[in-house]
Amino acid sequence: MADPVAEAAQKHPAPEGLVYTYGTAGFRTKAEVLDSVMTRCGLIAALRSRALKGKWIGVMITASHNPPEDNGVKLVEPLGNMLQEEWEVLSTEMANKATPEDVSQFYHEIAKKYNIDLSVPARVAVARDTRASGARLLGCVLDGLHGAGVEHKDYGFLTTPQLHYMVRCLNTEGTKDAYGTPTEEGYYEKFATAFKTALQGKKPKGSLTVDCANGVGGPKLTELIKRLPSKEEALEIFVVNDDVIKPEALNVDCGADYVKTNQRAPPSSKVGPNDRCCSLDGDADRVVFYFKDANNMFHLLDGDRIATLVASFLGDLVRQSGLADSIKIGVVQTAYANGAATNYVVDHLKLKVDCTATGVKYLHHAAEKLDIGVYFEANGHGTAIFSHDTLDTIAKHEPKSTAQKEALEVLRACINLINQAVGDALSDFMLVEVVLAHKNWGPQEWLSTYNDLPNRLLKVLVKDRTIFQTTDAERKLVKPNGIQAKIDEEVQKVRQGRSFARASGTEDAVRVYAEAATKAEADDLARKVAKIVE
Ligand code: 16G
Ligand code: ZN
Repeated sequence: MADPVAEAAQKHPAPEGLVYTYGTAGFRTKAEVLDSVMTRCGLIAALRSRALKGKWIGVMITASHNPPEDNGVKLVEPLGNMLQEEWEVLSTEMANKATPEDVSQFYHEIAKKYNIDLSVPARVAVARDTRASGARLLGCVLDGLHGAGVEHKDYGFLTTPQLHYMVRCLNTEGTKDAYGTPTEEGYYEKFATAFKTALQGKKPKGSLTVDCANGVGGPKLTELIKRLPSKEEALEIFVVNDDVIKPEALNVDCGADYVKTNQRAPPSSKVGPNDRCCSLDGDADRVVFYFKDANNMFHLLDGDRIATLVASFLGDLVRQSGLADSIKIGVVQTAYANGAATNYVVDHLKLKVDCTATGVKYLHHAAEKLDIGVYFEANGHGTAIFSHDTLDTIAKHEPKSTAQKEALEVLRACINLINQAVGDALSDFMLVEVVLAHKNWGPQEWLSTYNDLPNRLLKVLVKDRTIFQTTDAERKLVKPNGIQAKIDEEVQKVRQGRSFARASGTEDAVRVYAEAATKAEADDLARKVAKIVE
């Protein structure tokens, strides 16, 4: 008897001797060894959809900020969240099954274990970034989907957050939680309208130059700009590094990862002093801002800065709308957040800060527990999310003065402007521009809210990174024994010292972070901790 699942797996046999892992952001490696993984992810997406009674699941083909020869795949849950952890484990196991028969057997085992009725419809939405390997890998995903008898929508090229948006829209269409129209046009309309409304006639100072990492964000931003108010009315945007015709240029000497890691503007940058710039990464789910001052000094405004700016603005709006008693705002960070940013939120903004492990899904889960959860990683991944009750409170609130009414209007527009499914570089940069316009700030005023503590990040190559086990949101090592005590001893020797070491979730290395009152002390502390770890 024909077995369509085994047949699909047969088309794309697994290379021998390779072990795949569904990591922090899905499977990610050299594109040439991903065919079998893609087909199997198609099968897992089918099962996940059927386990949720035919809800739409997303499959995004991207390797984000990785070099052009890499690719990857991640699955999206019905409301646009990252895949549930239990299913990450199943995905890993499926990706490592050796033969088509093993694949089919495991497919049926999962169905049995989770009481999945294989005759109910399954629905999957697929999209990809602009990598050259994307078309071939899409074919492999589609083979998996056909093998599992899935109804699918292929959105072609999208940014990662656009696919998350589509999935959320598809699953909420026609309900009271309807998120929007599940088309590209629907996405642009929703966010462009919210941008215009949130600005409330205010005009951002100067212009914004957006570096698109030569990725999918470039053409999508160009589409978005067509729907934004004109530059005379609102913001002048210059789109740079938007060449997707040359896939080998992706993320090369540009993009958010380049800027954050090298602490400098892309070499091609031609902007003048105090001109605002921001850089997206290859799939546009991450953004950092920066500028050069009058002395040509580079200043980075990273995810910590976006979080503090947004939290302070939303806090003001909630207060000015007369809702301070019923809505509490919190900020979620990781251990990489600069200590000065954390202090600013606690001491100056008087807001609660939670710290979680690295990776968007951990921050998102922590933020879901708050009325308004503003979460950002220092590297620029993040968004702000509003709980169900909070949305309800804001929708029903009756303003008692003109000032309350105006603040409430902006708050409501911000809810529409902030992508609730996942961190979205396009939505995030528009939000930053709205805040700066309302505060009448340029980048210098934004920068002057607090001074970053000098810090240093080092990558340490070790024999086996899996022996490094952490607790307390990765801020303390529990294994190998005795190492943490040695780190603590070094930290105590420097002023305002803080340091931690953790195994990377994306590279075969241990990362060491250190900060201190001076650059020399931070560098020295990082080197000493790296020596302890080696
Ligand atoms: C992934 C994560 C990112 C995290 C990074 C840490 C997502 C979508 N991406 O890129 O949030 O900051 O990994 O990398 O969750 P590391 O474990 O190598 O330090
Ligand atoms: Zn990304």
